[in-house]
Amino acid sequence: MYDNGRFLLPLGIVMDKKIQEINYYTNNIKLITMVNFSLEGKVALVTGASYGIGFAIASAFAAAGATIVFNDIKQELVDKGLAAYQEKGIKAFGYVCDVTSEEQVNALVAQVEKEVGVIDILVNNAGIIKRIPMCDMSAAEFRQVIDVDLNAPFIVSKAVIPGMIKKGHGKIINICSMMSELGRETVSAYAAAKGGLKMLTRNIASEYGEYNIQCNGIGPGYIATPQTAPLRELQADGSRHPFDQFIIAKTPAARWGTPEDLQGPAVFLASDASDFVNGHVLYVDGGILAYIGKQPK
Ligand code: NAP
Ligand code: GCO
Repeated sequence: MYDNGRFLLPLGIVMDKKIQEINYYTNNIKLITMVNFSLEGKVALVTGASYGIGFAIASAFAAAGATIVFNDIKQELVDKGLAAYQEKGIKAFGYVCDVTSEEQVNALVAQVEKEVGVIDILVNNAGIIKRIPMCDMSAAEFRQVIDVDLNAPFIVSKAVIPGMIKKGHGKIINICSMMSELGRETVSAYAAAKGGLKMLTRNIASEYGEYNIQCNGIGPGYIATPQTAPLRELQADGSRHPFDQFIIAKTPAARWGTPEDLQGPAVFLASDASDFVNGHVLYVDGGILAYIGKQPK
C-alpha cells in the first residue's frame, strides 16, 4: 500500500495538475465565430480602387461591414469608381489623390479623418508596370515605377500609422506580386519595387507591431485585370497569346486568377482573425510559387 501510495500519489497529483492546465487552456480558447472576420465599424482606405484588384478588395471589405475610402489620380476615374460602388449598393468615399505626392497624401488622410473617421485599415494597392527590357529602359522610367509601387506605400503608410497608434490598432496590407520573389524579362523596375515592398512590409511589422499594428502583404499570382490585359490579347489568327498559354501551364490551378480570388485573403488580413499574423506575404497564386513546372514532352 505504502509502496503503491508512494508511486500513485505523486502520479495522481501530476495528473490533476495536468487536467487543471488542460482545462485552463480549453476554457480560455474563444469560440471561432464569423465575428472574428467582421470589419464592422472600421474605416478602410484602399488606394487606386476605382476598378481592378483594389475595387474587388474594397467591395469585400464593405460586405464585411467596413466603410470604404478610395482614391485615384483622375476625377473621371473617381467618379467611375463611385458609380461602380453605388451600383453594388456600397456607399464609398472617393478622392482625387496621387499616392506619390507626400503633400497630397497627407491632405487626403487629414480630410478622411475629418469627413469619415480615422483609418483602421490601409491597402496599398495602387500600382503601375512598365514592360521594357532593362537595357532599353531610361532611369526616369525606372524611377517612376519605383515611385508608385514602393515609395507611395511608404508615404501612405507613414501618413496613417500615427492615427492607428492613437486608436490602438491598425492593419496595413501591401499588394506585392510574384515579382516579389521571381524575376522575368522586361519587368526589372516592377520586380525591384515589389521585392522592396515585401521588405517594407516586414519592416513596418517589426517597427510598429508593438502598437498592435499588423502589416502583411498579399502576393497575387497572374490576375485578369487591365494591368495584365496586354498579356492576354488574342493573336491575329485568333489563337491565345503565348504568355497567356505560358501562365496557364505555369499555374497548378490551370487558370488566371480573378480579382475575387483576393477577397477572402484580404478580409482575413484586415480582420481581428489575423491579429498575430505580422510581416507575412500571403501568395494567392493558384500554386505558381510551389510548382517547378511541367516536364517537357
Ligand atoms: P490596374 O488594373 O492597373 O489598377 C491599378 C490602379 O492603381 C488604377 O486604379 C490606377 O489608376 C491606380 N494608380 C496608378 N498610379 C496611381 C497613383 N500614382 N495614385 C493613385 N492611384 C494610382 O492594376 P491591378 O491589376 O488591379 O493591380 C492592383 C495592384 O495589384 C497593383 O499594385 C499591381 O501591381 C498588383 N498586382 C497585380 C497583379 C495582376 O496580375 N493584375 C498581380 C500582382 C500584383 P489609373 O487608372 O488612373 O492609372
Ligand atoms: C508581368 C505581369 C506581372 C503581374 C503580377 C504577377 O508582366 O509579368 O504584369 O508582373 O502583374 O504582378 O504577380
